Amino acid sequence: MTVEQDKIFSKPLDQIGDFRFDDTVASVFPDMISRSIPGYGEILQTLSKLARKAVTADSQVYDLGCSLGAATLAMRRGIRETGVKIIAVDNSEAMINRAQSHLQAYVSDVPVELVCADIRDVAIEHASMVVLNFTLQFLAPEDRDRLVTKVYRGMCPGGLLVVSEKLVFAQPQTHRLMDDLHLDFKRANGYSELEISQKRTALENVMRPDTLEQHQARFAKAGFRESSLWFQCYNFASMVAIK
Ligand code: GEK
Repeated sequence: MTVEQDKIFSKPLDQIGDFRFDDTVASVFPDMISRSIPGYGEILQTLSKLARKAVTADSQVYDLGCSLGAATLAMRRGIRETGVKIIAVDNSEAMINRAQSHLQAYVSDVPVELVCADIRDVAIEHASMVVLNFTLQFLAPEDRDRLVTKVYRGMCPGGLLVVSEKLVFAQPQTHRLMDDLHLDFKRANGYSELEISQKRTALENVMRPDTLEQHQARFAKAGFRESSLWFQCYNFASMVAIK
């Protein structure tokens, strides 16, 4: 599959609207996400390993905010049990349409149901593993607790939730340091200052990250008996929570 390069913010824009997961973004998404999120590839590889350990026979697996289905593909590679179905949900039609052809490019015995819907409206049932790979940060902050609680209630005992997110830090110097390291990562991946600043403006109202402590408190409040950070690179992290 050819990977189109992300040049969406490379020219000066008269007006920078809110970032949207439309067809323009979907068409460059693999390039955009791998050049913007440090550790993205490693997180996907680990999702495969986690799926091998956590997914139980005759259960369901959810990829919430699946975009083109990268986490679904990773988990599907790891699953060894029978009777498992993956439900991959995104409310961007452009993403879901392209996810279909991404998934069809690989052979697997594990069925995937692609659903174009808001993750706040989707029922979670009999889930042994649920993944929110860089999705929770796009929900309105007041909806996040409700979503994580709904996920908890729909999980089997011992079920695994994986949440990957951009983080903010309560301590200002730490926040600036991590943010600078991330900007350097984007520069090293070929993004110009103009691209970085225009994308930042576009994301301002759309993506509002939490602190690690807010995530941990949310897991506990929802009922998860254990949780931990398993990966962090600068201000990007992935966490696990166990029912
Ligand atoms: C990956 N997980 O490659 N309901 C459904 N989908 C939503 C909602 C919502 N309320 N809000 C946002 N999305 C992927 C990457 S991208 C992360 C996830 C990023 C969807 C949105 O349409 C987009 O496809 C995805 O969440 C976030 O592992 O671009 O930084």
